[in-house]
Amino acid sequence: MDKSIEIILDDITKMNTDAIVNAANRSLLGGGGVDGAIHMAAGKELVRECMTLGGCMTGEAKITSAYKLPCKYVIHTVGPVYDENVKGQDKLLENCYVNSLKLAEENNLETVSFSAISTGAYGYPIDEACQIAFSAVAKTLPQLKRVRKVFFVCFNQKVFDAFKKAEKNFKNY
Ligand code: AR6
Repeated sequence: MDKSIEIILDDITKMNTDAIVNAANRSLLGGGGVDGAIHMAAGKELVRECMTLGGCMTGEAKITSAYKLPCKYVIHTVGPVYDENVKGQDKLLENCYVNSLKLAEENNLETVSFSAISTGAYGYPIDEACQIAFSAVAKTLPQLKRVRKVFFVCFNQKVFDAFKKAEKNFKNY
């Protein structure tokens, strides 16, 4: 089966992939940025389901229904809050992508849209975050049986350009 990764400029709440991946916080009870947009578009039932999940650790992922969103499921993952003095944040960010893909695979999902985790309120340097994201997905995707298509959905040109650069670097690697 053909696998592919596509980088697009769009609003992730409009994606009709099997799942979209939310950049949540550890409470999973909503917030600003992409999290706020997803909860707003999904409707109140999403937060009701999230309340039953008991939060989520950084680097981990949990899945819910998508309610009024056009996708089928929302995978909620929690990226690291960037701090240049803390080691191991790259691994936590990588875990977000790998664990989200594993969860998609376990749920028999074929298509997944990612937001650029930690690149907004959590302050991860965009180029670095996109390199980590792209290589995590590019390395994990070939190991999966169900998941075949991944979108990186960028909300602005800066993030889009950073993903394109990451893609190029990965191919030349
Ligand atoms: N579609 C796609 N990407 C979006 C959208 C959208 N509709 N809206 C924003 N982005 P952020 P974080 C991009 O701050 O850094 C929340 O309050 C945005 O341009 O949403 O992981 C949570 O509750 C950026 O590139 O997530 C947490 O408390 C990317 O999404 C905290 O923010 C991530 O930015 C998480 O911070």
